[in-house]
Amino acid sequence: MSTTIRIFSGIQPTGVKHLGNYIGAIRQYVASQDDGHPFICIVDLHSITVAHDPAELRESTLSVAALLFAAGLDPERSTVFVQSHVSAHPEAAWLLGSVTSFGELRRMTQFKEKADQQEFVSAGLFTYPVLQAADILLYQTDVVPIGEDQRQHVELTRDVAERFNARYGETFRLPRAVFPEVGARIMDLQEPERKMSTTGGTAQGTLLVLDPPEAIRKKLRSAVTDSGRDIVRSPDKAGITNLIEIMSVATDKEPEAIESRYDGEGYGTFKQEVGEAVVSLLEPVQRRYEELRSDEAELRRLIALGAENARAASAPTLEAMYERMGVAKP
Ligand code: AQP
Repeated sequence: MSTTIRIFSGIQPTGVKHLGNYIGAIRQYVASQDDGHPFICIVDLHSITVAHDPAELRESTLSVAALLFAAGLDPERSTVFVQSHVSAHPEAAWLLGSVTSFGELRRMTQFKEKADQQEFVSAGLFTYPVLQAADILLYQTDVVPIGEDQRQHVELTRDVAERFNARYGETFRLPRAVFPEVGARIMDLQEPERKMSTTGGTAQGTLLVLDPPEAIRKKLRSAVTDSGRDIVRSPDKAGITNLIEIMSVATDKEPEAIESRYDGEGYGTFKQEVGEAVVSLLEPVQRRYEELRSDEAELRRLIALGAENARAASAPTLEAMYERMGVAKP
């Protein structure tokens, strides 16, 4: 096996991707191309674990692929693919289901939170972290760039991998989660105590990557802040802390530098300038996205290429899993 660092991360093709996904995840995927080879998986099999519209899922799978390429993932230096195009994922998930305990899955906070939001709690939602473990382990992953909300799932992945290795012999590398230094948890702009989220957030507080510039400015102008005046990060200033982090990422400056730059300025001016910075951050991504969407044949070609690479990369691990578990393959 090559010594290149293997990077893996998944992103759901549901809803429209928001600034939290961009800052916490997509931006890291792009940067990781300098460190190794990222496998970025559009996890459509995860998205069917909650109620969804099939036509919308089909459309947003293409849309998320276009967004990933538009954000800077280069098909020569990374593998962007759709999970359902690589059957090794559900196969490996079934095998790993036998080395994951019911008790472990029951402790997953994301399951508890999402189950509370569903009328019908599917078995798939419960076993979702097993599929996620399969996603990661199939690629002999070293590093998983994610937002803070996924920390527990990667810890579970490590536990499952260690158990499999102990029972059946060394098969998987143990992956390590990495979080961005700034922006691992972008908060809702209207309710800054909760994370920005597709399913659990407010409409005005969720800034979408494809929002037109005017909508971006408006959402940031009306972001909820405290009644104070100081532009500093503090546990009792969730709104301003969030805006400082967003500004830090958008302008590529340390949060401390943002605090000194806006020392003595009012919240109004600050919010307006955060708006301009985010418009400039997203404008090139939005432009490339539109270009790719207008050339669907090219987009489909890139997706097919990703699937081919992912199949080849994951096949040896799946084969080893079957063999070590004593499951006879023809
Ligand atoms: N608010 C956030 N701040 C930083 N990173 C975040 N991520 C999600 N929300 C934030 C990271 O984005 C990556 C892809 O996430 P996903 O598409 O799988 O969606 P998700 O984790 O389910 O998050 P959503 O879109 O907000 O949906 P909800 O909350 O409705 O489930 C992951 O690396 C995630 O950490």
